[in-house]
Amino acid sequence: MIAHEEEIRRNLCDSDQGHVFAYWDELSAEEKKSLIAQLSAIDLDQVNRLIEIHLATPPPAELPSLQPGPVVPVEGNDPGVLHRARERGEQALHEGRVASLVVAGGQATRLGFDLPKGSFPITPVTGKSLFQLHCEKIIALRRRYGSTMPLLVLVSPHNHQATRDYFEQKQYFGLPPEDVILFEQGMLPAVDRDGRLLMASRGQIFLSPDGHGGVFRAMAKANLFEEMAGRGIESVFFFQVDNPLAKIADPVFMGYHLEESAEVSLKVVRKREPAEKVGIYVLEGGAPAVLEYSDTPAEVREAQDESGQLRYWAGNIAIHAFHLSFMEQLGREEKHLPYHMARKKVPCIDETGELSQPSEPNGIKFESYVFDSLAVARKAVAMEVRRHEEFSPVKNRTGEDSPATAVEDQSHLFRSWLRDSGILVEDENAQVEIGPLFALDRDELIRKIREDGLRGARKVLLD
Ligand code: UD2
Repeated sequence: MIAHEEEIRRNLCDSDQGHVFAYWDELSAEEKKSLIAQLSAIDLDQVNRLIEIHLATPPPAELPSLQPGPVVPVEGNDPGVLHRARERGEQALHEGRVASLVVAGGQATRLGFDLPKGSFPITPVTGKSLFQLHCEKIIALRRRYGSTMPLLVLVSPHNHQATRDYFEQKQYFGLPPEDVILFEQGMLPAVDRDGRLLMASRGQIFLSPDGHGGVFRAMAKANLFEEMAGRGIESVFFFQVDNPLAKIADPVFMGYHLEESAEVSLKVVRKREPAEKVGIYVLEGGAPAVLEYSDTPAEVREAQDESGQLRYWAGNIAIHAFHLSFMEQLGREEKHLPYHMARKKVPCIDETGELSQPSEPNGIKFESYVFDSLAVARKAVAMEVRRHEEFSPVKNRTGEDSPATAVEDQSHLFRSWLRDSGILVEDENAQVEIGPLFALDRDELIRKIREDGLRGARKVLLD
């Protein structure tokens, strides 16, 4: 071992992680080099801190005081306020001050899809992929507002190359390649319940993406703050890759966020049921926060108000607006996000030195969440939207929040747009698709049909 390697070995042994060298003598020179490279990229102090916080310290006995978070209602809002918000948002879009950012670094484990989740086919009739759908919405917005809105795509080292290849193969779906910016999030090791680093093989540490809260650091690392500022961007519309109904850069939402001088805003919907897998928007000790579903005790999830309705009804749909300078403070770590721990099944080298596939959670992964930025924002705003218009996530292979429900939800929305445009849809279950390049929203469809009939539509008979 050379000096640098000796130092790494000493540091790991001092932190009780010497087992990572258990098979050192049988590794090839190449494998040794790669293990050392992996270990030197790990921030051991951070790992020790995470172990100390999450494993060595007992969790607090009680949650801080909780209250439902204040939400701008979907109905009954002052039309003047909505009109002003829309104008403000449209102006920002016209002036090219808004970027869109999609997080796509996850591994789509529940969906059981090995390729990047964004390449999953999702539209009801033509089977366009999630990425194609999002890109077409952005092209439609760019045309409508005469802007050059870029799309930033957060990927992880696991799917970076496959995502880049997909975009290249599909020629960026018509967006200029320089306006589609892929950038990579960080990775963190996982540990067992005693805090020992898990090994993916005899010569490799197990690493997994550090959560979408890593987006800010990843932006800083990829010099995106300079790049965005250079393009005149001031606000960022944030969404998750798996929601085909996301209204990208919705001008009312962006405008509301700007009017309120918020640093971060979020959209919420009424939860379907207490157990729905969405975080809830609350005031925690008086400060805005999203309590993630996996961290929320049943008595909070199920609590009711005096009228028997869910007390914590506001479900986070993972759509945000950010002020770029706020993201930059988080990216430069002037403001910090906490890490959450999740117990997961991690395939790893067991005590016999063989790779084992656990049937029960054996590992602890650490992730930070983008919505924890609410707690450190000077001002945050939550806006309620209609679920059937904006939220239908693709999470599971079958059942709820699956491709089948996303296809049906899109068809349902498009059938209602057609009806509002005066077109009779006889079959209540007809699969319908309205491409963003034909009409981005209901009002555009009504206008087009009034002015041109269905001229320009490529497919009308949808059987
Ligand atoms: C997320 C929200 C939940 C709710 C729900 C709505 C979190 C922690 N929870 O739950 O409150 O809003 O979505 O659909 O977000 N991703 C990365 N890098 C990572 C991890 C995830 O880019 O390291 C992306 C992933 O590609 C996906 C999104 O973040 O687009 C959400 O990840 P998820 O599907 O694991 O989150 P979920 O459904 O548990």
